[in-house]
Amino acid sequence: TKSLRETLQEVIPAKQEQLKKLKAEHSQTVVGDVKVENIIGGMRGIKAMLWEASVLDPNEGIRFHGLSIPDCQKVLPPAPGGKEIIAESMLWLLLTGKVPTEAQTRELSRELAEKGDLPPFVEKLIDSFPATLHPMTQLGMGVAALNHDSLFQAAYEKGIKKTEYWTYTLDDCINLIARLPALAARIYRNVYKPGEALPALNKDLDLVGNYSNLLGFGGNQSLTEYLRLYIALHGDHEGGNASAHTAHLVGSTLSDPYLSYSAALFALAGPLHGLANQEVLRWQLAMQAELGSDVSHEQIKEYLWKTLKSGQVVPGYGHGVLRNPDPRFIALQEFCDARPELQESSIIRLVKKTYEVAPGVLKEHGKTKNPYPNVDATSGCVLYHYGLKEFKYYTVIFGVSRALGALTQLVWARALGLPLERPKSLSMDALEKLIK
Ligand code: CMX
Repeated sequence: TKSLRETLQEVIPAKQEQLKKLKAEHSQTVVGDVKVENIIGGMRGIKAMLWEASVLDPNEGIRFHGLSIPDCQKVLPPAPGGKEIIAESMLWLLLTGKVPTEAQTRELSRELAEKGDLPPFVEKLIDSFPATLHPMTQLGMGVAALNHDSLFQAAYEKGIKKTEYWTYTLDDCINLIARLPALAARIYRNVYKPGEALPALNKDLDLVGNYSNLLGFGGNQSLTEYLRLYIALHGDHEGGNASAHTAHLVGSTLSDPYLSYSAALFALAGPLHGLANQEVLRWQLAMQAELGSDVSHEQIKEYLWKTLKSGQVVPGYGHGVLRNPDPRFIALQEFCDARPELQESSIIRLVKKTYEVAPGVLKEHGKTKNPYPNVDATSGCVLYHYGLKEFKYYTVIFGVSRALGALTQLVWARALGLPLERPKSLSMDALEKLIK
């Protein structure tokens, strides 16, 4: 069977040819215009960057190399004995555009487990942080420190050909993904379960199987399966979101993958990006505390109006690009529907009931362009049900996941020789001159 590197090597020439043709034949073709609202509105809607692994359709949601989430659930190999998509099969798809065989998936799992130990100095670094330092700060600092071992940086210093950049970038990306479970779990143990020893990585387990084990939840197969699905689904969501775009921007300076992804994590740490799932959980728990577990649709409606009338948004609803229920939300809901313990969970029942009335209320309210749930409407609540109750840690799990897509694009950026990013900015005075 072909390895990941061999498979990638095979698909790169066709992509390089595609780019060459686009440049030669269409460099001057216009595909959109830039309005003042785009310039002052956070660049929303401007088609301005290449991103190979996924494209977001406003109605259908995300597709990974053309495959929808249900397609991925059908074809991507799960863990032995599991049913859900795993990080390895998603990574393979994102990187190569191909569906891996089961043997290829297992081989990648083994490679990641073999490369997954942290250098002792990084363990010491993490152990030296106060438990009060935010887990995302710890994760970003740990990832940055791993650049000590960057093969890309070492090769670049020696002097390598541009055509070789991608192979060293791939080495770094694989090593970084491999080390994320040990890093993220060490942070969890230090902050929330101090004094408990971390088990060794199991070479026969997949990446998330090991992560769950290191977190101390290895005995809970349902949570492990949920984490697998969650991490696969959050892996990539186009390139324009703040974390993915940050990795791409920093990587475009030829900073190595560790530094690029560390920067991305600090974007993910912002409340408008990676923190939404904990906001949902907080809001649903407050609703439960006020109304009790056995609530009617009418009571939820009233609670929704109360939230809206107090000038707050309904967390977990709306989206910058999507205009339908997020297929990632649907996939997580289906996960819940298939498990009796989740159907009986009061918090999961409340999430579902809220979904039954919130779109109607938001439509009547009339502001949001998308009255439907996004992935965060349910994601944190399932973690909570299974006993992973430390809200502040949830973004770290997202951070383990987003590496799949952001690092994939770094490999493609180097394989395609994409240039330094340098968009044009304008002052308001300069903008007014342009308008006149
Ligand atoms: N509840 C109430 N009002 C909402 C709303 C919601 N869930 N979502 C949007 N609106 C309001 C906006 O605040 C805005 O009001 P103003 O005109 O007064 O500023 C108006 O509707 C139009 O907004 P929009 O164009 O529909 O949405 P944006 O692209 O500006 O924002 C988002 C998108 C996600 C930030 C927004 O919908 C929101 O705040 N949702 C709640 C928080 C949340 O769930 N975040 C998770 C996002 C998940 C992801 O990014 O993947």
